[in-house]
Amino acid sequence: MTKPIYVINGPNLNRLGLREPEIYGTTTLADVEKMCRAAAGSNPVEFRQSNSEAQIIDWVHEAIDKGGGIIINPAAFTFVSIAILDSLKMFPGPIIELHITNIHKREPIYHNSLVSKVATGVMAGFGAEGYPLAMRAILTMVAAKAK
Ligand code: DHK
Repeated sequence: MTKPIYVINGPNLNRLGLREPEIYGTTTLADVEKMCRAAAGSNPVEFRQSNSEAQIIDWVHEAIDKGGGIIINPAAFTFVSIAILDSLKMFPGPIIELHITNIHKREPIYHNSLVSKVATGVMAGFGAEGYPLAMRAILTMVAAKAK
């Protein structure tokens, strides 16, 4: 049974496409989900978004028990949530931290990711296209680990 890839999105990403389009682009989260599923092919995907830190942590716990890999855009929680960091530390598979924007080119408040301390890989600045890129990368990581 192929384990699903969990794609977990944090706060305000439900408004992607409407939210500061000059920064985050006009692609909606629904479009991003379609891009992820297309890139995943037959591999199952669990695509989630929440504005709640507790819900994100619960989904990471679900992935610990059921998932093969995690792609996570924690959004603003990236920089402040030790609780999400601690939950990700328990995940046995590959984790890709993803940001639509290049957080290192932005305001200093966006420069210090806590999640990067546990992520297998980090992607930032590829726009919405980063999601299918991350999906292809994590599927390669999962396959390599399975050998
Ligand atoms: C999304 C957010 O909501 C911001 O809080 C991050 C990230 C950047 C992104 O680029 O996807 O700082």
